[in-house]
Amino acid sequence: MECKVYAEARRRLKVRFINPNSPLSNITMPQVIRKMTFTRKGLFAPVGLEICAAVIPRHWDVEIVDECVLDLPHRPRADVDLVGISVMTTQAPRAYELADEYRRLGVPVIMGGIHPSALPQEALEHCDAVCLGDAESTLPHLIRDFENALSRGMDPRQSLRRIYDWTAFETAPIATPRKGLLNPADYLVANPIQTTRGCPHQCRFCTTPAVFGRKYRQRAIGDIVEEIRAARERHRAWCYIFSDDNFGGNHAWALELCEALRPLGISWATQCDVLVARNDRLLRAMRESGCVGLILGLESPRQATLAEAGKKFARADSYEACIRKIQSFNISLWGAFIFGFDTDDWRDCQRACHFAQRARLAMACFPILTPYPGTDFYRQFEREGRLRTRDWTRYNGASVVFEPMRMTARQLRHAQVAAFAEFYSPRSALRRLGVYPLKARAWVANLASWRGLLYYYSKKGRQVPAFRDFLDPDSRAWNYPDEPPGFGAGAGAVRAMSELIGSRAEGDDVGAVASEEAVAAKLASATDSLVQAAVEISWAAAAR
Ligand code: B12
Ligand code: SF4
Repeated sequence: MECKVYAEARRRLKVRFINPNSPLSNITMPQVIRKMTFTRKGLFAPVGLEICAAVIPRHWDVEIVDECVLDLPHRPRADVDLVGISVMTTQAPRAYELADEYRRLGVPVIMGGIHPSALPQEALEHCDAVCLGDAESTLPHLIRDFENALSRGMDPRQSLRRIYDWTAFETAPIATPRKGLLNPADYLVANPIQTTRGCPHQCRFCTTPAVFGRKYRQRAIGDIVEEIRAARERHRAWCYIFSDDNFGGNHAWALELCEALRPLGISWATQCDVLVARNDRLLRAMRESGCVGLILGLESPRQATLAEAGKKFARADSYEACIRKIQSFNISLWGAFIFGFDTDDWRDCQRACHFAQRARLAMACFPILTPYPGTDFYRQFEREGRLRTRDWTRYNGASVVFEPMRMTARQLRHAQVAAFAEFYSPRSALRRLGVYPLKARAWVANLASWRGLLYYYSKKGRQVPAFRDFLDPDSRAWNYPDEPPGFGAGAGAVRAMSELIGSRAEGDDVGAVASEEAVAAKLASATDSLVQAAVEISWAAAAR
């Protein structure tokens, strides 16, 4: 088919950016959780696409379609000149479906984001060009080539480079997202603020250094303050999530930022490495500038496991002291652990869960190790023939996509849900949170997680998994069908969730068995600590 833009080069050009749906969006935001989040449809506004929009020249019209907040799937239409799709791994199958459909209509398609950056050749089977890394550094070059092709009367699909690799261009500064293209009322976190990008560490399971390199970059402080001021003016928002990978990658800079934030009188939470505990001055400045919570990637309280994870900067024997130190600044902590390393058996999972309780973490999550493409673990498991599936929808932290070493896949999932159930039980919450002074937000978020879990298992007529089940292989708790390796669980998981929440059943035609554990783990409290932070923060907003 002839390219549309080729024929009509003179009019204003239009690009449509798409954030494809993923089973996880539905799982993360079932109606159960919507109740906790003031009926918002999505968790975080897709800020990556708002940044793409910001770097597109003003003589283009820009539209953002976030499929995660649509009631019906997006239907491709040939009414634009270019389509740009953003892809996290769980979104890849849907992204490819959309891309294929747009290309059938003759619309050029480009892709970017973490998954195409890790697997560009796979993405190129479905699109005309891939941007690796930051849009700020690649998209302007692609757009220039696109316009040049048009002005020379050529079809851009044939003239674009296949790959726009950000390392081949000068690194552009982190841009301010372009607002006004999404409905803020759709999101729990309508203004995620990025203050830094990248991380100086190199954990073997993490996509950030694997795909975006270890160069830690900071955004202009004036731009951050300005973005917050503008958001406050627009929405009277006072509570923010800084969607960084590691807020604490450069302490001197973080200190400077905190000084600039203090006069704003906001509250904020972010992700950070545990080394922040060494810096009292920074912790004080963070607290004084409104930091109410930190998500710490702890992974495991066991040194051998940290070594396997490549977490070279962390010492397991200092974790408890670090946590106490940060808590002493009245900063609430969410702990992020990972289950399923080769050094882990079920008792290690139990130990991690006990550790989280002893350390009085306000919230914790226990995702299953997921070898995301681009990471060391992906390469290792691929080499060792241990990848059970390349169904990307299952790369969600709640399914076992590789052959674990010291547990079966079923034991690993069982240990995950057992940890959620034990950690969020009212007894554990009482021990961790106490009653005075009343930590109302943390209590509500804990009880909601517990209720979600009970609700799911009662609906399924199943016993809630517990660590004691491992001592009794004949326990009724083991009496459920195993998840076969390599099946298309994504659509099934969506169906299970639809059934659970009594809404429309999407993906019925795919005919897959439900990944019940994936759904359960999500319901239990979501494996992403950012989700938990967002939920807790939303309650803070309600309590104010
Ligand atoms: C906030 C966040 C979330 C939020 C919101 C996600 C969202 N859609 O915005 C929530 C809490 C919902 C979330 C959930 C999950 N997340 Co998350 N999340 C993040 C985090 C911390 C920040 C995302 C962000 O806002 N980045 C800032 C923007 C500006 O960056 P960006 O989106 O990558 O976009 C830039 C480039 O990639 C590129 N780009 C992106 N799209 C496009 C498109 C085009 C056309 C072009 C040209 C360029 C381009 O340009 C942008 C600007 O420079 C990242 C870490 C990270 N470094 O990104 C993890 C991260 C993206 N999440 C991750 C994971 C694993 C998950 C979960 C699977 C966790 C879980 N077990 O539940 C789920 C999946 C949810 C889903 N929908 O499928 C992984 C992704 C791994 C992977 N290979 O996919 C990351 C990288 C964390 C990590 N270090 O491993 N997450
Ligand atoms: S410290 Fe966090 S963001 Fe940095 S490499 Fe490790 S897991 Fe990734």
